[in-house]
Amino acid sequence: MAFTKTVALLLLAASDLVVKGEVRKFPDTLSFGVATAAYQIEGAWNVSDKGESIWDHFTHTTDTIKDRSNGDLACDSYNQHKRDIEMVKELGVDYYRFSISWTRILPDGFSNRLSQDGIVYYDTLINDLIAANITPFVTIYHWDLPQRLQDLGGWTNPMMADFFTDFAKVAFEAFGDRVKSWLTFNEPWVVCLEGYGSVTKAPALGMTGIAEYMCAHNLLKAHAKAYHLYDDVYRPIQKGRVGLSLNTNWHEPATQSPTDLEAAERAMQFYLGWFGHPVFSREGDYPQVMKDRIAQNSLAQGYPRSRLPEFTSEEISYIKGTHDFFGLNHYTTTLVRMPKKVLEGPSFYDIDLGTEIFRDPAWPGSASFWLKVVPWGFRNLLNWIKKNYNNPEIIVFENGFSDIDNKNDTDRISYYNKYLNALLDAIEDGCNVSAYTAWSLMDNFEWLEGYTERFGLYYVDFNDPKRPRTAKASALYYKSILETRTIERK
Ligand code: GBE
Repeated sequence: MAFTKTVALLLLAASDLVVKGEVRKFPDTLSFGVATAAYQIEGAWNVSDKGESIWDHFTHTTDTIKDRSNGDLACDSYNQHKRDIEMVKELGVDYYRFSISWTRILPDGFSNRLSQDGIVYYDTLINDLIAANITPFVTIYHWDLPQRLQDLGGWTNPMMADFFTDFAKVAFEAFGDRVKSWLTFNEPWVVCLEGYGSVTKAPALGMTGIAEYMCAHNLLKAHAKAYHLYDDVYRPIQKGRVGLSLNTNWHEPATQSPTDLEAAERAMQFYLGWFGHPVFSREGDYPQVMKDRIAQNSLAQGYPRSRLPEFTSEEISYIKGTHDFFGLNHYTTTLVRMPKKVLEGPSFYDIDLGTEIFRDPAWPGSASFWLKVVPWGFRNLLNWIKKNYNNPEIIVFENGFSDIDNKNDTDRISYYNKYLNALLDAIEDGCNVSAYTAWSLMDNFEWLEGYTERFGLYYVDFNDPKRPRTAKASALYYKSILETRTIERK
């Protein structure tokens, strides 16, 4: 009896050890990268003839940034791109994802006047990356709209599809001989929901239930138009690929009750499906649950039509299929349940989505209130995309962890270890993930949080005008993963 028990315990301990210390190999087909965005790192907000962006305007004219900071100097990457490339090289990644500042190359927002200095900056960055054997992956729009276009209504203006495509054309024309990988948009959900529905990103319009749907409608048309331009004119010669990157939490049902299951699925549709369904589903158009609920709510509220604009059938087929991969930004998971009471008024969260979203207090946290460490959510999400969008090629364009001020960043190391293990689990489940990108190369301007939350693999000293960068422990950890192409299951 005692003997069997001991043997059983030993076996249990042994199997535990095998699983825990196990060294897992990444498939050779998976490539790795690291990401930044123009406004968050470049600085040089008004050098040469650069025009004003909504983030220049917003940080200079409001006091909503936590530490009253702005991106005027940021990481000074406009002057230090060679140092940035050194770091990218040191990490050993395959590609570097960065974005183009619209007003740096088109000072007025329109394509009738190009800034030569702006073009030269990105030309040099791209050439130096290629010389260092690093593939450039370019985001055309990472949130810094020209202020002049905002004055015309920004993304609520239907003309934006043309203005954006004009900008994309300049980028394809100028850089497409060397850049073969493009993202039209970074996180449309954040652009529209946080910038137009609420007030947590520029231009902080705060017209929830109305403006975010108008924004999304025009943004989707802009994406599709730029995609078709590439497809028709540039792809035959330049032979690259184009997509966009969608952000979402994994929405876990709070309980397994039918109503909570329904609430969580609805949240997936209002976050990922809002932009995912029009582009990636077989049928196209917004998710049925969004069309139904917003139409019903709008009528009940006395509006003559749905607050969610309608696509024509031509537009539905024009937008459908405008992707060469599924781009995903993912950081964390939330719990979802049906609300106890229903609220009133046009509102994305309370009325249209109509769920309660919260977090398990037992989940380990980060410096960002919204970012909890829940690696299994990543695996579930990748499987959800596989199931709902016909097993597309997925590229993870952002994943990362925030802390306050720490070069010996063991919490970040643990985050990357857990999330990369979850990624491998999803690949073993059959998810078609071809690339993974860490956010971010270095600490940078974290939007409303200013410089108070750090996401970097490299530490940036924001008290020093020279903005020196130092590798954190996590940079060395990421480097070692890429060198060995293995990861330990901790
Ligand atoms: C990305 O956005 C950005 O692309 C990048 O520029 C940024 O630096 C990086 O992440 C780090 O933040 O209750 O969860 O719905 C909203 C991340 C929280 C996108 C949701 C946080 C979107 C940021 C509150 N947002 N998320 S809730």
